Amino acid sequence: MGKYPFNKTEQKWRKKWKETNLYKSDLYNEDKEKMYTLVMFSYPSGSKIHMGHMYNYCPTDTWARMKRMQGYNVFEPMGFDAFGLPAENYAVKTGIHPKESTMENIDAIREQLKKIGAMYDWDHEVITSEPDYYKWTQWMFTQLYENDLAYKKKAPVNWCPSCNTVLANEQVVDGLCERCDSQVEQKELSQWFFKTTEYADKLLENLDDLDWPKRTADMQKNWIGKSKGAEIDFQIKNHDKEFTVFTTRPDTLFGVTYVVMAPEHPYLDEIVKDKYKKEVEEYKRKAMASSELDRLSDEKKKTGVFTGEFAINPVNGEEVPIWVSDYVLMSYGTGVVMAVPAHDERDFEFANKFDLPIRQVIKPEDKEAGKLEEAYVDNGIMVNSEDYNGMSSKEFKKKIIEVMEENNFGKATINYKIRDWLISRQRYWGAPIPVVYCEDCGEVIVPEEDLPVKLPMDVDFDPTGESPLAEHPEFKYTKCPKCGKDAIRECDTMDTFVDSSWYFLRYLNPHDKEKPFEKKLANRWLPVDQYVGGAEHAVMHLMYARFFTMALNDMGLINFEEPFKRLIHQGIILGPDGKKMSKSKGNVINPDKYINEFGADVMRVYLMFAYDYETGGAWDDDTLKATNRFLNRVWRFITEDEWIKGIFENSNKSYEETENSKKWDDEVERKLHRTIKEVTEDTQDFKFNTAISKIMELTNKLYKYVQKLNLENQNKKLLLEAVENLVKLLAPFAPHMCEELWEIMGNEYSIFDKNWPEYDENKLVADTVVIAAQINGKVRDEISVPVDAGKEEIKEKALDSERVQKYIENKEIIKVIVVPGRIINFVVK
Ligand code: ANZ
Ligand code: ZN
Repeated sequence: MGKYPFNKTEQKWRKKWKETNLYKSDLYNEDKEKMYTLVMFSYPSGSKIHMGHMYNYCPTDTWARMKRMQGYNVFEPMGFDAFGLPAENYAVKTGIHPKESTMENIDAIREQLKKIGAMYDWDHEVITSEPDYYKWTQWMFTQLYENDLAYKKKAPVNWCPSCNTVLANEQVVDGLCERCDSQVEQKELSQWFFKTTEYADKLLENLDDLDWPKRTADMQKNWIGKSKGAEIDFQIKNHDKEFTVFTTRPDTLFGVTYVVMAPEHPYLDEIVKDKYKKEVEEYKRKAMASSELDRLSDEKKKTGVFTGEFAINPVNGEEVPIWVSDYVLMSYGTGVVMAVPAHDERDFEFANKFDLPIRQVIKPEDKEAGKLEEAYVDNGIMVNSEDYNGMSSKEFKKKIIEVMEENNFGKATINYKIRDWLISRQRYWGAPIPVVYCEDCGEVIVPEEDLPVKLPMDVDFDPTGESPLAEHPEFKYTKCPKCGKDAIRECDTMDTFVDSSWYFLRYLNPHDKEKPFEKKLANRWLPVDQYVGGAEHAVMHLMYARFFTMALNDMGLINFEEPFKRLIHQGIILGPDGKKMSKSKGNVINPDKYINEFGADVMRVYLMFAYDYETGGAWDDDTLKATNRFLNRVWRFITEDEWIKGIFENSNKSYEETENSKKWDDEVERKLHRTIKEVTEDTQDFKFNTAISKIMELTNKLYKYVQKLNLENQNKKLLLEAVENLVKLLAPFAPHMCEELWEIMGNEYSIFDKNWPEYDENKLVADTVVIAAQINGKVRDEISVPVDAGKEEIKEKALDSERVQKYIENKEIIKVIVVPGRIINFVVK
């Protein structure tokens, strides 16, 4: 039996698709509804893309192909996020210029990508390290600057001593550099920032309207970290100075028994009593050496020292000791905390350790106040709070803010955890920040006509901690664009996340020399309808791109606020051993090998069949081989089996129905329509694995159909319809093979210009039976299912029943017994 000749077929169709410009997008065509399908563009750091990329790209292309067949005007571009540290580090190691290695990698990756048969329109490719792209990245910077969203400031920054550059907060993970795992240090440097904080509220509020994974939206919420509370002023006992605390629980004000300052607090040196100076100094030194995350960790034992000074609680005039502890951060709120050990876990632990008083001021409604075994953090009824005893704490919270505002010792306020985005990098391989410093004019933004500020190629990029561009005199020394006097260029480059914050706009007109994007096209094509990429980008890239979009919207350059309407994260493909693929473990699966051995279609279908898309899992050669067998089975069914030859010619011939054939015809018809419905819905939801199983079931059914009935007695028309639809349903998954089958069946090129199959609601269920749904042997509902429904389908239907749901809610289903046509029984515990 002949095997599917994948090599010949795949080459043939890729050539034809190219020659006929099948995937050329027409962004100006407004007849069809638009569908912008995007995967996160690739980062050409290695010379090849790995299975993880394939797992992102192939299934998304399948989704896009279905959309195309459904009649959408699909735009599916691809490009390269080409600036960044890996290329530069590689250059440091080998002496090969980052531009050279990057472009070489891009060429290799592009060739690799072409082999998967995706619908990328290469005319829309972008490469972020090319001047015609980064010119507009720099332009974006100038626009942000002009709109007060970019500024320079001296600030303590995260410094990675190994990468020799600063890092954004988002790039520090557990106190370590996200890239190289070195311990991150703090350093004071003058740096450029984008004002992401300006959009804190909008970034938060809009999340509710996005069709995004909940986990990702929650991560962004946490990152933004909006807290409503109050600022309260405390007088320092022996000084005419006061400090302010930020609290989310002003209702606990009567329970304050001490206050805690961050070790970096500027008042600290002034107020420490001589006797305590040495101890405080030493404590400070230790604290500054550890990272914020370590300091905040719940695991860490609380440490601290007393300053010898007291503060006055404004609500009752009580003197409370001022302590220093590293669990209070200078970068959040005001850097001082009013400590209420009775109602805050960290304070409770601290007070117990240092024997500080614990005063309960809120009690549960149904219990008296008493000795606390742990902090009571809930709402309740006020106690030990003078005139307010007996009031609900919720009510008191509002009341105390009024009292504070009337008496001028505090006010309601909102705090955010999000910080402005630090974008300066002391590295070479990035877009130069388009700023010039002039003695007379100060900070001058490079005007649009002088953009791009070109990155020179002849630079010594050995990392020294200084920006490599600062060692390049022709770059560094320039003239002031305003007054023409000698001036110095900014020698830092931009974080590469700036490049990727707007690339989805540039894809529309990547060759436009006049502007970054065409407004009309942007407003028509964006937001991206379907974005797919790794969950590791939950905070940084996805937050920054949202910030850019909001800023451009406020500048009137676009009319939408969010870049990505619907987002999906692919899961992770692990090595055959179930571990993360890594060269050192020797468990890396190379996509090229499989493409060469089995063809791109087999790899595509395997990637979608073997895993739940959002979960992923271990690589499995057996499943890959099974996938290969399945595609070959479809191939043989249509190209070789004797019967098939007849159906194309004879499909219009009259045929004689018998009782037996009628039963079969009905079943096949039903199966076909149900398959169309389910494959469409599953694919739409990125449930590719179940979609493929259903295509497999249909294939099996058709095999049986032709085997059971002799040639004379098949309904050829039905069979032809079923086979054509089978090929169409499979086409987005296995595009090369299905294009070939389509041609073999005598159809007109291209299958991807044909309509996606539609199902007929009336043909979904022929006859139904009512069966009893039992829970632990008791009938709880009656459900109606198709006569030929399988066990899985009956189970699904039963689980849809509200009455059944009621009885199994919060219980574990131990066993499901199905007697088709009669009952289903759930054994639950
Ligand atoms: C008194 C209090 C009583 C608090 C109580 C909590 C419970 P979120 O929700 O994260 O905003 N806090 C304020 N500034 C801090 C800083 N710089 N470093 C560490 N902790 C700080 O947390 C706000 C709460 O965290 C604030 O409310 C403060 O403790 C503490 F029963 O004030 B609270
Ligand atoms: Zn000047």
